Amino acid sequence: MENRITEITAVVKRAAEAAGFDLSGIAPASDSRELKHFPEWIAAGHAGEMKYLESRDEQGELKRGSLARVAPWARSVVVCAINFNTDHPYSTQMHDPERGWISRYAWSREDYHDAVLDRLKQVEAALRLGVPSHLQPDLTTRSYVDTGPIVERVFAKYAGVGWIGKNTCIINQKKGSWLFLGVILTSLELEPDLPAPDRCGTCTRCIEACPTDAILAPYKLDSNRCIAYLTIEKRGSIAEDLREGMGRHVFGCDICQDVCPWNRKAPASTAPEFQARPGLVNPALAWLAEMSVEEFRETFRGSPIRRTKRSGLRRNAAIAMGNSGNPEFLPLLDKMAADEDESLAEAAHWARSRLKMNQ
Ligand code: B12
Ligand code: SF4
Ligand code: SF4
Repeated sequence: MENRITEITAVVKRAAEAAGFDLSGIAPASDSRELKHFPEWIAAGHAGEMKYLESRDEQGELKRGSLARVAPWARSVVVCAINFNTDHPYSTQMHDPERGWISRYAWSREDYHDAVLDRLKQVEAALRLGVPSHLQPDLTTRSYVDTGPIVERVFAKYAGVGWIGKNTCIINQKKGSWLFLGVILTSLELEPDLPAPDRCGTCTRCIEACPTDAILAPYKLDSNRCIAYLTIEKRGSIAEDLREGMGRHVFGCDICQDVCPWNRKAPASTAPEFQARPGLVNPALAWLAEMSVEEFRETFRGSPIRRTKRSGLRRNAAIAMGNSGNPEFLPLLDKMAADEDESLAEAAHWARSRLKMNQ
């Protein structure tokens, strides 16, 4: 059986490459020291309103704290990673006060959940085919991109895909951190890889560059302060003391990755799904703010940007205009301040006062 396991492990890795993944590796399904931080993180309230991260089993234990609770049958985790970087500037290089920032991962033509899951299913199928037929009835596999009860980055580290950076992102020495992750849990005990060593060293650039001080300490992020959370996940009003730090971000944030030295030479992907849609790199704020229901639907069909909904995107655009220092937005903000959408109107009021104060 040992030879067979070596063979299946090789089949899985070849299948990952054939499916277009840039990196893949195998982690044991066991608990690790990093997972011990998960309950502390939840208890400190760092998940904000993302209640799904707090789901518990019948014993009241956090599901994501251990794979043994949600998939006791799992022996290995296949972790695959794909580069979504494209050849466009970093947010830290763009200063046009009429324009905002959509996070690099969200420019894509296809929602990454679908694009990565399609590929992952190919790897899962190859794994299943590699197992001798008499063992097939006992074989269990499950593929997840984001949505499974698993802290993917911890397993990515143990699969050797990359280390967990101080900004909490998985970084690969050759590819950088512009990576999507996908995981396959399996009841097979595949040959594990070695964990990726931490190469952050004494660097603290991401912590210093974060405009809302969301990285409380190395490897510890408070979602409540993170612009990615505020612009994508947070519904309704955004706390006033964080708005200034949001700058001109309208969906997600890339700063702690833009400043990371390991992304200086990050390669660009050629996958068609991850190429940028027209208008999304450094988009015009007025365009986003004035988008009709119809245009929002058309522009963001099959895009991860749908998650914040039109209401969230316009709220974010209003805050970004307030931070732009550009008084030309005042007439548009007057209009938005009278909108029936309360959080939009309130954000527009704030933005208007801020622009007037700075005139
Ligand atoms: C919830 C979530 C978020 C939240 C919370 C982020 C966070 N840091 O936890 C928000 C909305 C803020 C977010 C933002 C982003 N996300 Co997100 N997110 C997730 C999701 C769904 C769950 C993450 C989770 O469980 N967090 C809980 C915390 C506790 O886990 P963690 O940060 O991974 O922390 C572990 C380690 O840091 C660790 N640890 C390790 N060493 C040490 C040492 C010490 C001393 C301590 C204290 C802790 C510690 O402890 C934790 C585990 O217990 C995952 C998908 C998944 N299912 O895993 C995607 C995921 C992590 N996100 C992803 C991406 C791309 C992003 C963004 C880049 C998007 C954007 N540009 O806007 C940003 C990045 C912001 C950042 N710096 O992390 C990718 C990450 C890819 C990568 N290269 O790492 C993932 C894996 C999705 C995917 N399938 O590709 N995300
Ligand atoms: S994504 Fe932006 S706000 Fe969130 S930790 Fe990184 S730099 Fe800070
Ligand atoms: S900026 Fe520096 S400390 Fe932060 S993740 Fe990159 S290498 Fe690590």
